[in-house]
Amino acid sequence: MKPVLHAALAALVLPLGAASAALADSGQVSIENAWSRASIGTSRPGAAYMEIVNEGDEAVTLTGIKTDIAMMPEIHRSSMNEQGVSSMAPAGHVPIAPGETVALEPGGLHAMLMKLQRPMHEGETFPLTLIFSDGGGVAVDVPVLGIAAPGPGN
Ligand SMILES: [Cu+2]
Repeated sequence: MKPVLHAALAALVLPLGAASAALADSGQVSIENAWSRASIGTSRPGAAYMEIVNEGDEAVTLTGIKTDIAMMPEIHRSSMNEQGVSSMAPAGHVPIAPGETVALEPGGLHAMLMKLQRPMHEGETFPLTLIFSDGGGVAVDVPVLGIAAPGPGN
């Protein structure tokens, strides 16, 4: 059992390790206030929220996310039409200018966790990695708050 686990971990880590010179890896990008809500089982998607800070002096572009908790994690953007009906769609590439903070938050950009592999329980954390266009990745542990939590610190 153990060798299998190690092989799986190596497969996850290698693509990021190979891009260790990437801007995003080098401490240029930091993540603050990550959180998510507990899920009802696994039949509906989860979502994760955070602030992504570009502390460097070069622009970076967020291109995707990965996490072992969901088979189909995607960056989504929610919007509201003139009738007040909200919808969401894949956000595509999200540029972050030097010094800029991009917030993933309810009602806006968010990390959509589709095809959950297990329920998200309050009090747990799960690892999530943001992927950038230069091949770099920034990992964060996302705490799972209550099912109706409005955000961290509440
Ligand atoms: Cu979504």
